[in-house]
Amino acid sequence: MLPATSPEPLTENRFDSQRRTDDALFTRHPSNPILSRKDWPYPVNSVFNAGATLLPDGETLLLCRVEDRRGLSHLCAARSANGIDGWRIDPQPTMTPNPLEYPEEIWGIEDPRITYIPELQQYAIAYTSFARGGPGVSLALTKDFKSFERYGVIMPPEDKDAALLPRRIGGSWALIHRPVTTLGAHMWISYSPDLQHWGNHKVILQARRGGWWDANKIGLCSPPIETAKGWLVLYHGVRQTASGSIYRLGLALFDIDRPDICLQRGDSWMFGPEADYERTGDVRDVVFPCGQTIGPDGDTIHLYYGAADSCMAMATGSIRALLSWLDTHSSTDDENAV
Ligand code: BMA
Repeated sequence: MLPATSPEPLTENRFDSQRRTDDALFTRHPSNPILSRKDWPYPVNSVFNAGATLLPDGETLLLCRVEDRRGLSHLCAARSANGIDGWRIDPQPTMTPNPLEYPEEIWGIEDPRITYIPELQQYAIAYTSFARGGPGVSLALTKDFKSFERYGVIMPPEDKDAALLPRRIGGSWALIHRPVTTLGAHMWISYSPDLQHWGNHKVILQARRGGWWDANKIGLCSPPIETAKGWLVLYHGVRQTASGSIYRLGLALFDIDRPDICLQRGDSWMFGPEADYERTGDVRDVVFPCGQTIGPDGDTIHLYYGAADSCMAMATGSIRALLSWLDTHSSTDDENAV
């Protein structure tokens, strides 16, 4: 059962902590947007919401969601030595919907999150498969981003915004995802012995309510980052307004051995649509990261995000800075307890 939420006291301290959030935690790259439809080797409508990973040779791979001119999405890989420019884009779609064998993909595949799994020596891609029943979570494994072993739907509709943790927790694989139920659009974790059969489902982070920036609907962004203090999780919150939704980013920290336990959750959003390419596009006011890479210093994050459902952008941050921001901007009231 979900806990009841309670009105929070707006103390002076809390108000001060809200105001301090103007310190930028992520810096936009001056060459943003780094990828868009004009870069594509074949005609497309938009390129956004890419999963990201580092390849063994140090190259950055972005597995981009590409929407064609029918409105349906497939995935296409782009590779670059520095993760910023000089992209080499597959001349054809890299992974296309396969509705004959996987009918859940009939309206496209979207928003991949990539996790390298050392135990399997493969990359796991959790993506949205879109069909008449709504969006669900599908899983595929790959060694090379050329051939893919599909596991089909692992979380039925309505569900999306999923990523696998890179290693087993207490002997089981763990998936964070965002089902929509009558209880709301909250983040859950589920466990599996074999990546096929899933159970032990738990809510790990709830959308807040009322006027909050992350009221009613939240979802995982990029795959959780393992740190000495716990799993660092970027999530998006969706604010409904009279002129549409605003997608912004928040931060939370989960226990390393019990990723169902939230240790800290920031009150304020820490990144939101400000640049023109984030504010204007097919869907205005959206920043939507599905992947990041971590630099050789073990601290620098290259956060890759879709902007306005139209193009790809990159912003740089620091794991240390995000963790210390959480120390000073986290809630202590019941509103965030799960
Ligand atoms: C979400 C997802 C994303 C998209 C966002 C804004 O529900 O479908 O793919 O970027 O909406 O349109």
